[in-house]
Amino acid sequence: MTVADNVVLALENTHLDAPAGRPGSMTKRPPVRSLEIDVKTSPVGKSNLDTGYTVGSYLGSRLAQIGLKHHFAVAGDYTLILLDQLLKNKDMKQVYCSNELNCGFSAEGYARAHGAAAAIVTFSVGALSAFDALGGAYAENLPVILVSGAPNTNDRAADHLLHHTLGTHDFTYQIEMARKITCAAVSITLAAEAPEKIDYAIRTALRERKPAYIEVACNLAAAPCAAPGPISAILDEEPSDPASLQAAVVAAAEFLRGKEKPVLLIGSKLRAAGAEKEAIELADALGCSVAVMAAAKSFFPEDHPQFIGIYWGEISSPGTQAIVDWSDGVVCLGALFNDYSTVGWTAMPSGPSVLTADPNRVHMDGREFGRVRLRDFLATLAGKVERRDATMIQYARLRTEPLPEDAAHPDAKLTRSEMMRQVRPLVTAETTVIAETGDSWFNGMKLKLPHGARFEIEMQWGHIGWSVPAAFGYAVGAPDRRIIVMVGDGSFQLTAQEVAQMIRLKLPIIIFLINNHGYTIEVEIHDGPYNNIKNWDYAGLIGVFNAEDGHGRGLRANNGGELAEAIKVALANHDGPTLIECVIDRDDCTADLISWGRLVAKANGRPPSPQ
Ligand code: TPU
Ligand code: MG
Repeated sequence: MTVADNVVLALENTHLDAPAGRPGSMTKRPPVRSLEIDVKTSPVGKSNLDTGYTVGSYLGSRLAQIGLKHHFAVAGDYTLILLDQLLKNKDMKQVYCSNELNCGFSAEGYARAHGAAAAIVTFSVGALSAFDALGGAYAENLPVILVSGAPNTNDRAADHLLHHTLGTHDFTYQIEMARKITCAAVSITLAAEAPEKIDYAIRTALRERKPAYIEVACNLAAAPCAAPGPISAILDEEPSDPASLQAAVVAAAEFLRGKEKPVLLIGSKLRAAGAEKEAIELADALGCSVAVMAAAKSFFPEDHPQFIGIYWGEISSPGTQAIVDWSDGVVCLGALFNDYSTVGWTAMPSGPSVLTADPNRVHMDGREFGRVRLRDFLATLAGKVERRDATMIQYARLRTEPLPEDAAHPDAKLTRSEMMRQVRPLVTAETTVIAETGDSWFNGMKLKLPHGARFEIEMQWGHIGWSVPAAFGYAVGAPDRRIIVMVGDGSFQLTAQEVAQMIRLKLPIIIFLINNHGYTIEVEIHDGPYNNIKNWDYAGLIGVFNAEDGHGRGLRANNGGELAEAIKVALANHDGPTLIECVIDRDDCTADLISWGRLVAKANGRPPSPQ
């Protein structure tokens, strides 16, 4: 889903209160509140002083108008008044997090489920932690609005030294840092400028599908402010350039006519571009094989007859790499090639047989077409191509059916494969699987998703610990989904506190915590003492978080029988999360992780090129 996607849908729904979504796609654009509400509450012609709006309530209105039902927050004295102002908005709930890193990742997860998100934190001590998650939102193309409280405007003028700062008179370092990891960063130091700056930041984030930063001086949060105008003003979308679109489609149709065995390769930017539905249209029209990159798992339905699996070089699904390599026309839709996705630069389609369609541009064989929205390109191209199903005929020859898996003896020591055998049936049409960095990535790839199931992965930023707060935020944004987290012990230790917030909000998230006693993914890249971690009583931690009023469950499974019992408990627990600690051997990992680790280590170890 993209900027464009969000914006167009928001515009389409300007007069609707119903949530906007796309069939088959979990990620919704935020439902936009109706214009009528604005008009009623916007006393046209009144002076700023008696509009009834403050800088904080203006911001609250705008966030609610773009469809947010929640915002995430950690309190601090620079933001307390702002939080009061946001609380006035009855269309949005305030959700609290344990720390600002988690707050940022919670918002990131919410944006995955809901289309956009906001996080409110205090100056420096809060914001600098949140910046890590904001970098993640940038890398993952998610419009997260980070709002930071900031020093009182008088203190700036008086050259005072302030708490939560570097102890210098410079209070601008934070926005300067923010500029590097957002598409728009504004500082509100005059109430009169607030509407324009807030609108600019939100509009840019939605359009670019990137995070934005808004800093509000603490003495301005309750300052009188103009009333917001129609929301459509900030939901503009830059349309495709008609001539460029037309030329790109003609060239692409010609490119495909000259190919006998084209394939579609789906990448993670397809969702950011809001083009999932249109990719299916093109696939249907071409009848060719469709492979998906790991970071885009679930962005093309796995039950589609043309889906041939995950393309990930040497560790692709059976037959998938052979088909992509055999193809004479690889059509890359929103593909993102980095060292991890190319398995240490060993699998990267390139050259004249590749057509690249990105969110805003199309490129093929020395020709470039700018300002072409991916969604427009795919929908138009679908009407102009002829069937090319050679890759499907070839794939039918290559494909192998997965072997049936036998259950392990219930008392036998738990293994990774027995764990996955038991996780598999839990993945239903209503399920979202959230897979953490580590062997969980590779385990997750092996899950066959039924229609409607979604899969979330943070493969570009790759921050261990992301999955726990992101699952919390996702669950807040998509309360009707079954959410399954697969996270390693090492990752969990970074952000474990957010399980307490799942307990607080009674979210029935199921967490499979794979306790393999260390950083196995790092072991497979390069081993050393730094990959050993202090063991925790992970299952026992839930009792600590429950304290006197929580309903979380923590269970440990040492064998298949205990895991089966724990899953029953998890499915029956509707009042809070269930963490199932799956204890497996330290060296019990996927063969894919071993192959991938070897090739990534090789790429990392390349000597410097001669100058
Ligand atoms: O399945 P497994 O054992 O590999 O997963 P676990 O236990 O979660 O270990 C993950 C190990 C890992 C590290 C330490 N994966 N990547 N890293 C490097 C890293 C360090 N710090 C952050 C914030 N993110 C990282 N990816
Ligand atoms: Mg581990």
